[in-house]
Amino acid sequence: MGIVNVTPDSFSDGGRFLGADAALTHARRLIAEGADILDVGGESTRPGATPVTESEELARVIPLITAIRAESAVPISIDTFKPAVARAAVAAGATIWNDVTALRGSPDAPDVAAELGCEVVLMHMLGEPGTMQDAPRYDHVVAEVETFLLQRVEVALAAGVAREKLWLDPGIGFGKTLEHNLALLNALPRLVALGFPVLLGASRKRFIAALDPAATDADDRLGGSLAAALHGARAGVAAVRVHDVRETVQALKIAAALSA
Ligand code: HH2
Repeated sequence: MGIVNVTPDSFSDGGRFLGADAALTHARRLIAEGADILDVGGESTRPGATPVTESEELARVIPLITAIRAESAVPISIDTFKPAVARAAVAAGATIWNDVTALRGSPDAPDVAAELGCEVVLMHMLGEPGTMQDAPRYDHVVAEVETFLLQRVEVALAAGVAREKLWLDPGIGFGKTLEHNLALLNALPRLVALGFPVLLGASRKRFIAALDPAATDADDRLGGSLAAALHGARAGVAAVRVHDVRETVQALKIAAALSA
């Protein structure tokens, strides 16, 4: 899953792909590099990011989704917690709702997901984006994330979302210390065993800099991102959400050939 951000403040792209034209160019490149899914996002969820209004988010993502769909059949996911944005994105051609709040963004989110009939990524996040990294604590992080995700599955099913449409994501970096992230990365087989496709988003994240303090710049975390993607693939995740599609596709191909 290749990341296409149309935000001026996403931590890793620094606004480089702001604007629909630049984002479309970037999307084309990721498709050519072998992305199987494009994840389009119009609002950064990093700590301290400025919230975006619904109309601004729509203005960022809908023209881009429409333009990608006009020239490619690549599956598109919409990274949003706003039901109205998900609804418009699906109308424009997206088929996956990637929701970092696991359908908690508004009371009608589960009903909207059921109505849209799209796939839904349920991601774990502790707290809110603005404050989630302020001393997050768990008694048993893996068990708590698993319990949360299964509760969100129940909410989605109760609203009428089909079981086979659901994905799970441990939410690396969303209200987690280094130790929490590592525990979850090591527990991926346990999440995979729940029987849903698992999405892993570790690309360029800060846990990499926590282990390699020289990697203060998000652009300088490719090695760690590839290590995490390979680790996820070995654990059986269904998709990895990444910035560096070409390098990740190559790494996954070589790892698959070596273990064949
Ligand atoms: N991480 C980010 C955004 N969306 N969605 C899923 N399902 N899983 C993730 O791990 C995930 C996600 C991080 O977002 P942001 O801080 O905006 O940066 P970027 O979009 O460049 O990754």
